[in-house]
Amino acid sequence: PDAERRRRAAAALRRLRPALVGEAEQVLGRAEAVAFLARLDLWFADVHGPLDALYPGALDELVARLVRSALRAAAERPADLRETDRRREVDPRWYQDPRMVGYVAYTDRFCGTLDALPAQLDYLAELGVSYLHLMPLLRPREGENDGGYAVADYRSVDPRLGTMDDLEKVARALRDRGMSLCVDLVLNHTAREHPWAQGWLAGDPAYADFYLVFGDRTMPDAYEATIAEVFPDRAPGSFTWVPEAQGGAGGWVWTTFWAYQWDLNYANPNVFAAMLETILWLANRGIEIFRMDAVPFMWKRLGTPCMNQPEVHDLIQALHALVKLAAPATVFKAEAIVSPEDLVPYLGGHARYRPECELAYHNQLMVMLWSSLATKDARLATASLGRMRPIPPETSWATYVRCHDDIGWAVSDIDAAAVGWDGAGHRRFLNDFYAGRFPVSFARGALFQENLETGDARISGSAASLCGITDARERDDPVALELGIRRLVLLHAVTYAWGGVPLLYMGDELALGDDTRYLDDPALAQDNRWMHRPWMDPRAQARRHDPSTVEGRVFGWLRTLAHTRRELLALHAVAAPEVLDLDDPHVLGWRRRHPRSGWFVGLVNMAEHPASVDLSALGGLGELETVLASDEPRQMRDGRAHLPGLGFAWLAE
Ligand code: OTU
Repeated sequence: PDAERRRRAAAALRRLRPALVGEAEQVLGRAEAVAFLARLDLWFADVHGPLDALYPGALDELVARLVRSALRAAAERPADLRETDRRREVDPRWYQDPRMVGYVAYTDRFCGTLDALPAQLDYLAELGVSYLHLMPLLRPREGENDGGYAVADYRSVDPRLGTMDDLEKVARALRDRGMSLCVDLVLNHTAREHPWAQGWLAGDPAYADFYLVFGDRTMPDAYEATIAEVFPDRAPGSFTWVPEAQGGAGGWVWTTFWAYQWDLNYANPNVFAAMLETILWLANRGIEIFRMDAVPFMWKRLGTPCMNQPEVHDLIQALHALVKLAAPATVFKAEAIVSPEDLVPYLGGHARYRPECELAYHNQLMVMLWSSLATKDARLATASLGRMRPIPPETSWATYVRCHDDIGWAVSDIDAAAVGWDGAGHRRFLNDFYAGRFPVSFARGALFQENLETGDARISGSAASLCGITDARERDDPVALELGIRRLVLLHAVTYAWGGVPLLYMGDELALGDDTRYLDDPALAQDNRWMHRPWMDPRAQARRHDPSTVEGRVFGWLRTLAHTRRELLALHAVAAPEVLDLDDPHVLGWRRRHPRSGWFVGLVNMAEHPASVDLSALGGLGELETVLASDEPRQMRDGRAHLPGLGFAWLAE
């Protein structure tokens, strides 16, 4: 069937191409038209194949319409972005370079407004940042808006932050310093106030079938029988009764997340076309990396969890290939917080292999790191990370310690059983531990979305509070504080060397603790994820160069990790990590090697007491030198690596 699909794609290209040659020359000029058509030839099968699977009816017409959207966007692409395109086409794997370090921030909480951002670039440069993810900034609905994930207009900026013009200036200022702008694309749903939703409600034929609605509970009940709830405590179920729907008769609208976030109906090709236009337009404003929000939910199928359906991959693959036609500098990052088996396909490992997202959040690594700190050993991490399928070589992980969301304990029962634990029991332990309910816990987090029916819950809290820094500061305990700092540094020593783009979450470079001011804002108070979305503290920032302060120590380490990373070819993302089987269960170790480098070995000791591991037993390793380590003196002795409690070492041949 795959060969048959490719034949159909080739035939479709033969039908479409002749007309496009002239059109492209007319709107792009000769040289740019040659490039556009070369991209069309390169990507056409990846455009046509998935659309063939998704929308078999009137396919030629649809493909022609979408390719012409891309051509129009290519013609409108500003000159400086075309220069970026040229550079990225010469170096298409730019995002794998060890110089890549990401920073994730809310514009208002970081620096107020967009026009104040360029003045902060020196600060980011200190941290070695080359990629800036600004949290949702497109115009959201008024009032509650899920931190901007309920978009009312994709083509304007939240007026509290500035204008689209300001955003373009930020993108340009970043580009001038070799930094890339990443912005969220919330494509599973819009706010109910979005013109598409309002047009659909009003019965405007242009928006017919843009959303999913059912007149009674029959279908919603049937679907919900196999769907897990995302926000069980305040948004139970996946449907919301909307009295104005269906011409005033009312109906149950599909709302996976909050009631005001309406899921788009991607079974309708007009929705796909509208989202493509949106991405192309935003790419031309200077956004280089799109964080593809909540992609697992984009396709619904009765009798399934309505996540990770094969059509989701077809949708992203087709969007990806079409965007490449117009804006080749653009990269997609998948936000799919799902099991490792379901996650890897977002990087293109899907059955019919096609490029999909270049980057994806490494949720499994993040969860395993926190699990290891709580249990003070590395067995579960070693088992679970060791059995993950490798990712395609042209893709990379986005590795992270904390982000703006809660932590859901993606501990599979199989992995738990491999180390003799009970999956459900361990997940419960992690919730108790990080919520500070467990007697010896150092953490001060809080439960998020506790589901009283299933006993499930997730964890909110800043890295500093989950690492024990907050608790130690409040108790004024210098020994505990030391351990907390070591935990925070250790976690980043993994994410900066594991493989891929490390994403530093704003505030963690200064060990900022939880922020309780959200409780005063009625639009935020009910969602405790705001506790770990702090406001930048200029006083803490001012202490960053003072090594006698917590801020100075953590900031200094993060700077060193980034700057050491830059020069290590073995940390190029193409070098996949191999998880090591070590003779001490407290140590997580991995090694990697670029085709043109020697081995790199990373080691972290999750226990509070010293550990040592025999590296000579691994085989294949030459003489290792310490590139960077938590403690002096040299940690390599007699073929063994010695790690103090909560210590780390980066070693290289
Ligand atoms: C994302 O998260 C965002 O990161 C959240 O901040 C939003 O609330 C949400 O989408 C809606 O836009 O369920 O608990 O598998 O886990 O997309 C967070 C992906 C979420 C989901 C993820 C979602």
